[in-house]
Amino acid sequence: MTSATGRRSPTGIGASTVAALVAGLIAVGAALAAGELVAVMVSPDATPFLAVGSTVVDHTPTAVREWAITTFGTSDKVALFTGMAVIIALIAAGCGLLERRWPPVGSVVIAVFGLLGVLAALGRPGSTASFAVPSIAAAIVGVVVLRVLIGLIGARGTTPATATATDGTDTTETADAGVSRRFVITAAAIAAGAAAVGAIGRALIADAAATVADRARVLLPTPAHPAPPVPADADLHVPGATRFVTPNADFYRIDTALQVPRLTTEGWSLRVHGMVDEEFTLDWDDLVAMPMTERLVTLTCVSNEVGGDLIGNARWLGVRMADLLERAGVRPGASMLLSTSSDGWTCGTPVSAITDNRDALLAIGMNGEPLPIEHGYPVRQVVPGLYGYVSATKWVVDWELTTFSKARAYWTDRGWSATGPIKIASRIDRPSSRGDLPAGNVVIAGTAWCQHVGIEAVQVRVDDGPWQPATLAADYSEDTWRLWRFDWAATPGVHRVACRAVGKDGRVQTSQIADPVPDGATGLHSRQFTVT
Ligand SMILES: Nc1nc2c(c(=O)[nH]1)N[C@H]1C(S)=C(S)[C@@H](COP(=O)(O)O)O[C@H]1N2
Ligand SMILES: [Mo]
Repeated sequence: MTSATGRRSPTGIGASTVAALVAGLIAVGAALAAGELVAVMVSPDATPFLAVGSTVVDHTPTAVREWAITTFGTSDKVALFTGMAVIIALIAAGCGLLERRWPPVGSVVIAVFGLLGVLAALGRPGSTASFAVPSIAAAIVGVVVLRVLIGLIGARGTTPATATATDGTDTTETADAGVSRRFVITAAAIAAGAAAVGAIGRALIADAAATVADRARVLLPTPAHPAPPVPADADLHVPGATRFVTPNADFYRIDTALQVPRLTTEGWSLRVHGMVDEEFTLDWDDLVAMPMTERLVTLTCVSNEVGGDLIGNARWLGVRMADLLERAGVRPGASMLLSTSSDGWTCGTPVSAITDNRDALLAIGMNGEPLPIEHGYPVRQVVPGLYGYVSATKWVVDWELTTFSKARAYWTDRGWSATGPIKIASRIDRPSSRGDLPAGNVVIAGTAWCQHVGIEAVQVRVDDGPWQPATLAADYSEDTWRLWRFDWAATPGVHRVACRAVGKDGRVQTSQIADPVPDGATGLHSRQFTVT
């Protein structure tokens, strides 16, 4: 007997039914491949497959886990993955059948599994909202592919030829298959594409995992020159005030990398060349064998607007860049250190800012940890007093000694100034302008910085009143910011409070407004408060 949708195979299953099963498998395969690729940009833990797998592992009753380990030994993960693959394949094939018989039930099932992926990913340790994205992308791809392929099999109750003939393509059926050639070609193309995308995603994720594992193994050397201790009163101990040392998780991040470079200590090296007496290449072991210096340095981005938060203060551990330049022997006339990151970003730093007595560091540690991957793992630069775009190369792998007349770097090619000393500035951090304040004593608190000079004073002005001195937290160093507070007797009404910094060299922060381009914003930060 022949059904409306094609002939029966010798086993009694219609060819279009087989096609529906295949459509389901390919749709779910494409979905998982898409999830892998998108997870590359988020986290290896965020792929729907691994998120669900890890969640299953975490929630497996101990007895079952013990059984799995005794039965499969060190292959327990392979067994888990195989089991998951079999279950997913069965569900996928089922989705194909459901979508063909009762559309859009198959699509709905895929969407529900996408949601499970989202929930599993969001439940992973250290997850952020972005962990949801790979599963959402997977579900969308799965549903789209399923609908397209099922549509190409041909409508139930008609022949595939009549269903697709209008667009003029060749819909000649292989009569004994009962499935359009277009279905076969499209299905094969999607399957091949999904396999390729999945393989690329896997390879990239394996890379990421290698970096994470490598970083977990790094033991930071003890500094030969430790940073002076941070006095307790470098902090203000006022709720909502900025902390003197910025935790890594809160440290601003700025770079051009769409995908964070994934390096390992083993794969890292720094080539030093150009206007030097002796070119050399330094690897990780060479670097960590050198004397380490620990310094607190307040890093700032030139794009920071007045009152902005592209600034942070961390404890950096590394080798003095001056020591390396001394080893290379910088030739007279070399004015620029052109550094390049593994992803090709470039940065031009004045040689003079490295060889004067400031502690410019080739850093491997940040706040007692190996550099976080997004902050330059395994090695980056930190130069006190200069904006990040001319100094703070992350994932640095190449140093060329050259001159400012010969070479230009990434941002100087795009309209920013060739040199970028950080400008003196200050910021109000609390209270926020949102919501009314009760009249009476209000603690205004903020930060002020004048890197490599130091902060002498901070002044506060209410409305058009006189500049009044703020109370400064303990002075730590000329290369770090200084916190301040101002106890304000707030009276009812609308008031504007402004602050300005005074440097140890006597310079006063200007009220002149300038854009960040080309060499850093200026102007005074102020906040308006409604006091009731
Ligand atoms: N490789 C690389 N390093 C880079 C950048 C970049 O785009 N690529 N941006 C720089 C800029 S503009 C700044 S402000 C600092 C920011 O460092 P952070 O992300 O650790 O805060 O990194 C610098 N180092
Ligand atoms: Mo920056």
